[in-house]
Amino acid sequence: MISQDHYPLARTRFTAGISIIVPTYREVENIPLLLARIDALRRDRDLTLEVLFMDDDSRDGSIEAVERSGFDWARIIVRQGPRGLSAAVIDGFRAARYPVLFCMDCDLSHPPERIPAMILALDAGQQMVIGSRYVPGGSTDDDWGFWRWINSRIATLLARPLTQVRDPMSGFFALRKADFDQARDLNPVGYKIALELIVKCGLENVGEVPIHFSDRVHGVSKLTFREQLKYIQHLRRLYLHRFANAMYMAQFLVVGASGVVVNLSVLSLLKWAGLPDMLCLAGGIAVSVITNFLLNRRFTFSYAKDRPILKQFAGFVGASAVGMAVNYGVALYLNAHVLGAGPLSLQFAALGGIVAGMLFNFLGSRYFVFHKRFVKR
Ligand SMILES: Nc1nc2c(ncn2[C@@H]2O[C@H](COP(=O)(O)OP(=O)(O)O)[C@@H](O)[C@H]2O)c(=O)[nH]1
Ligand SMILES: [Mg+2]
Repeated sequence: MISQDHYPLARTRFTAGISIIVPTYREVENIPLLLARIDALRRDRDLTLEVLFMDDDSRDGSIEAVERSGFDWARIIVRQGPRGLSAAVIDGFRAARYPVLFCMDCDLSHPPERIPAMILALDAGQQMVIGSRYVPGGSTDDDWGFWRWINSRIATLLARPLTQVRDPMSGFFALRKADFDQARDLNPVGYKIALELIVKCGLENVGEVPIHFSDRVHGVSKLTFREQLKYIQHLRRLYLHRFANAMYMAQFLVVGASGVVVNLSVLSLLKWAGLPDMLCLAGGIAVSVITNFLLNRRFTFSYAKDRPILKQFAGFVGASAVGMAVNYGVALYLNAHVLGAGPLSLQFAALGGIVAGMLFNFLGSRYFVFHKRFVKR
């Protein structure tokens, strides 16, 4: 946290200038108010800056409002096509001309007066700085009802495994353009662009500067219930991105467990039909390999389900061949030399074989058969 608000900015490296990106949708009343506050700050601190309003074709006089201001450092870019907050911010970051990027709401919830403190935190080495409601010194307007408060806290908690940041939902943040330019596969879905950037850019050094978050006075919030559902979807993607192997592994294990049931059922059936142990064990393995393949193709690695099935199956069998051999060998061995002739000894031998073969199968599937390289985007 940085508090020396009045450190002379002329002595920091960022005198090169900042680009403030403000996504807007029907904010005509707020535009002049925000510009007036930024202008006061600009003169007070002698800041070089530009303000870029990224408007989704509001047609409410926003363009005229920016023009009327007469500030040559303020522009409005009108986007056509589908409306989208994150997409607008990303476009704005790309169009920015200065090396430090800010994002803030137009509704005066975010105090521009905190910008200098955020610049200082970036200058002190942070990769991203968030204007935060939830660090000591931060606050929200008193009339936040219980539901709004609990809603915001739950949304924040759900993001906890992704980042230690206290307020990753904040729409007020700053980062360097150079870091933004490194971001790959940005998915401009939903509202939480800071969280998206933290996860996708792998930002670890994220600082928070306390802010007082004021309720909007003019216009209405565009954060609908539908946007909140989209947030859950967004989280699933970010979890997959961040914990890819753990997520794949979990699904792979569920499929594997179903394979164990299939294997033991087939084996018991064959045994009951009077076949020799060798064939019972082999039959159980063969059928469960097929069901495992089909389920992994459909669910675990569903991103590859449009590729030719026979080729994949050959790959799957090839990749699991060692695992299967291990499985079969261990099962035969346990059956012949360890478990004796108890009532369920064949089943236990099969189980031992399954466990032994599993590791090979997982590694082979994840890194060979269903490798992302084989998927057309
Ligand atoms: N360009 C663009 N801006 C949007 C869109 N939805 C919201 N905004 C702007 O994003 C900022 C945050 O939205 P707001 O409605 O205040 O959400 P809240 O603060 O969560 O209630 C405001 O400046 C909005 O005008 C959108 O679809 N496109
Ligand atoms: Mg707002």
